[in-house]
Amino acid sequence: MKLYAASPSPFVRKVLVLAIECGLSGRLEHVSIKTTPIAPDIELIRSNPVAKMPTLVTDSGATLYDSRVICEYLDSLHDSVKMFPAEQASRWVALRRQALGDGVLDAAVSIRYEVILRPDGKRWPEWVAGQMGKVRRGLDALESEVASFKDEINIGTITAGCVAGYLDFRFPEEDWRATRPHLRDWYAPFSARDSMVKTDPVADVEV
Ligand SMILES: N[C@@H](CCC(=O)N[C@@H](CS)C(=O)NCC(=O)O)C(=O)O
Repeated sequence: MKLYAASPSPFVRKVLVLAIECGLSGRLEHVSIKTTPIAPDIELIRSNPVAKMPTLVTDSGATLYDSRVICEYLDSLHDSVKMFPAEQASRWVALRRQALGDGVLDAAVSIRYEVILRPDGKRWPEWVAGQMGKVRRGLDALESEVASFKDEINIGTITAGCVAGYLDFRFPEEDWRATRPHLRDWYAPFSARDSMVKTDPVADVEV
């Protein structure tokens, strides 16, 4: 399977972490790309008209996007513990946590684009502040429910881990741990998992 990806993308990281946790990472062939809203990767566009990573081309040639769809697809390929719980109550909680984490990441990535891509003089501080509000409220929500994560590994906790990792990587000045001690204490051992260590982002593109 071909995965169009770049290391800094937290959405790519969700896929890679899940693949490692499920023993599938050896089946992924990485195609490194650079794509931004103003300079979309030409090869990526052929597979994904909205030109976003991660995009997966399966062994049978089908194309899948986005990270949610790819993660669920990969989870269907193995028979060990599922990252998308089958039991209804756990499933909806895990899916909502994925949506919460993805929402934080969408806001954080859009700030990043505003700061690195938009020319000086065209930036809109109120818009950045609005996006940062989403990031902070999302982190506060994770703080308030992290006690129930325990040592679970599923699509909800993987996404939460990728949120914390992206904040550390691209927004270190935010110091999210200062007011979120429970999330901090959960993330310390989570970030030491093999799947997280092996996917630690490298700044090879600006996203
Ligand atoms: N909802 C998507 C978001 C993916 C996304 O925003 N990826 C960014 C990189 S972190 C991207 O490819 N941006 C290029 C663009 O917006 O044109 C997912 O879960 O995969």
